[in-house]
Amino acid sequence: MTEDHIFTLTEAERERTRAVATALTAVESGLVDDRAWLDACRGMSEQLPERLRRRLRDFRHDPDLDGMLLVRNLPVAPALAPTPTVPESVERRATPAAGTTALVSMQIGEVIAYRDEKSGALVQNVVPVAGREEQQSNAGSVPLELHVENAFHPHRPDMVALFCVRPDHEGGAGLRVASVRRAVEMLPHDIRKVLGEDRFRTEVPPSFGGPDGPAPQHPILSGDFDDPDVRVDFHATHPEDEQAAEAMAVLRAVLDTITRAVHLRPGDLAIVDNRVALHGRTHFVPRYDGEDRWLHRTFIHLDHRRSRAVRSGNGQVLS
Ligand SMILES: O=C(O)CCC(=O)C(=O)O
Ligand SMILES: [Fe+2]
Repeated sequence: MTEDHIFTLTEAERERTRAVATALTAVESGLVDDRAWLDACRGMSEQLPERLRRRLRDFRHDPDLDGMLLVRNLPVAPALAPTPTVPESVERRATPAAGTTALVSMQIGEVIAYRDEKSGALVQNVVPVAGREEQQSNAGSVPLELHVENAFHPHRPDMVALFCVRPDHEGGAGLRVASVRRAVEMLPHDIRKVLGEDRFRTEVPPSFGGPDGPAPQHPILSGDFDDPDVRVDFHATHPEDEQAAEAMAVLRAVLDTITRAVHLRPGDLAIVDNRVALHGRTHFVPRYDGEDRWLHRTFIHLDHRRSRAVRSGNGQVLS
C-alpha cells in the first residue's frame, strides 16, 4: 500500500508548531475545557504551518481511500509526566501535548465530547488500566475490535484524532485502521445490498444509559452505493437475521485484508475519518510502571450546528 496518508512536518514546521502550542499554554485559564481557552485555541490554530493547514483542509474535503491522515513529527515535550494509570483519565490542563492535539483538531473542525463519556472532557487519555486488560475499550490491552467510534450514537464523531505521547514498551501496539472505501470494491453486490438495509443494531453502552429497550435498527452502509459511509462496531453491532450475519462476516473478512497497523511514535497524530474508516488496536503488554503507552484523543465534528439541540449553552459537550 502507498504512503499517501502520511504527512511529515519539517523541522522548521515542527518548531513553529511548538511555538504556537507553547504560547497556548500561557492562555488563561490554562484549562482545556474552558471556553475562553478553547476560543483562543481555535484562533491560534490559524498560526499552524501553512503546509499542514492545507493538508488538513484537503483531508476535510476528501479523506482519500484510506480515511486516515497520519501527521508525523509534531513536537513532543522533552520531559514527560508519568503515564496515567487510573480509569477514565482525561487531560484537563493545557499542557503542550494537549494543546498540540487541540490545535490540530480545531483546525479541522470543532472538538466535542459526550457528557456521559470521560466526564465530558475534550482531551482524553488513552492508557491501559490495570484490571481492565480484557475490556473492549481503550483501557484494555487485548486486541480491540475494529469499530466506528460511538457507532450507537446519532451524533458520533466525524473524525477521531489520536496523538501519541508515549509508545508501549515493546513498540508492538498497532492502531489498526480499515477504510470502507478500500473494502467496498471487494464486496459482492448482494452483500452490499444487505449491509445497506436496517438489519443491524448497535448496543448502547451502560454509561450512555443503555440498554433501555432494544437499540434502533440501522444499516451498516449508507449514502452512495459505491462510496458509502460505514457504521459498525464488531463488538457492539449485532445482525438481526442470518443473511445480515453473513454479510457482516463477509465485510469483516474483507476489512481484515486491507487493515493497516500503524505503530504510533511520539509526535505522531492519526486522524481517522469516522464516517468511512474503522479503527481498532492490536494487543500489547502494559506494565503499569508510569511508562506505558499514552495517547491523547479528541473527537471532531465538522458541522457543529447539527448537534446544537443537545449541546447546552452552545458549548462543546453533547448530552
Ligand atoms: O488504542 C488505540 O490505538 C485506539 C483506541 C481506541 O479505539 C480509541 O481510543 O478510540
Ligand atoms: Fe475507538
